[in-house]
Amino acid sequence: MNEPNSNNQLTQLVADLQEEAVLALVKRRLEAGDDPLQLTDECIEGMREVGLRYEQGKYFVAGLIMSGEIFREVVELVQPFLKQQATSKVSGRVLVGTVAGDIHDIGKNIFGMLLACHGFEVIDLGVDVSPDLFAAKAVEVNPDIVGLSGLITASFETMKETVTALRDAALEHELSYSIIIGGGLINDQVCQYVGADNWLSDAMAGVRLCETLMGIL
Ligand code: B12
Repeated sequence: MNEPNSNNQLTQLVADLQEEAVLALVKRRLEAGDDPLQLTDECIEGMREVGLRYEQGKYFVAGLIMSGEIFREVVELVQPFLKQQATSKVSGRVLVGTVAGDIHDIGKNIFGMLLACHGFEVIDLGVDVSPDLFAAKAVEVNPDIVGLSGLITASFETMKETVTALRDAALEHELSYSIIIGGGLINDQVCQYVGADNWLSDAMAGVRLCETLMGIL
């Protein structure tokens, strides 16, 4: 098996799908006082390697599923430590979801969790969310920000449709919200193509952006 670019132990264990060893190491490092966000970043690097091995035919879909399961368990371990740092003030309302045709939710869940830890009210529509549902929910809850997540190339098209539906709904109902997009493959070009206001490929940077948009930072 090829080694990931990083020589970080946690990254390597995630890349090698060593579930028990990953969880044991995360527990140990949390108890030793390591930054929970640093731990998730190292795991995300391992997930990138899993994706590469999948592209190279070294892993199959089962490998993707396994890595998703490992990451979900890591988040369960890390979450209470992040909650300890949570603030109780309400900073704004954010509607989040993964766009239609895409069922990846780990990144969106981390973004939502970090937003909640920073005092945002989060309404999560889940995965494979249609443009119509996004727009209807936006009209119902009047968010300050809408965050769309998408991890596969095919989701760019549905992101574009979702942005259009959200803009039409805002116009019709005299609402005002920023639309931001995120996911591993998102870049400036994608952002321009789908017509969103901003993009990020990192959840914590997304929280900072939301704080800036709310005038908190
Ligand atoms: C785990 C995984 C799966 C799991 C997902 C489980 C789950 N519950 O989410 C399962 C097995 C379901 C899966 C399925 C598929 N997958 Co998949 N998957 C992955 C993998 C390995 C990791 C994704 C992940 O969770 N990463 C960790 C999280 C934390 O990172 P993240 O999502 O990028 O999120 C971070 C940021 O992007 C950001 N963020 C995310 N969303 C948002 C939103 C906002 C608003 C903001 C601000 C920030 C933000 O915050 C997060 C933390 O910083 C990736 C590889 C990769 N490099 O990403 C492939 C990958 C995304 N999958 C891929 C593919 C091809 C598929 C399948 C088509 C495979 C198949 N043949 O069936 C299906 C598609 C199903 C569908 N219709 O959606 C490809 C996509 C390639 C492409 N160009 O389209 C990838 C890139 C693998 C690869 N290199 O080939 N997959």
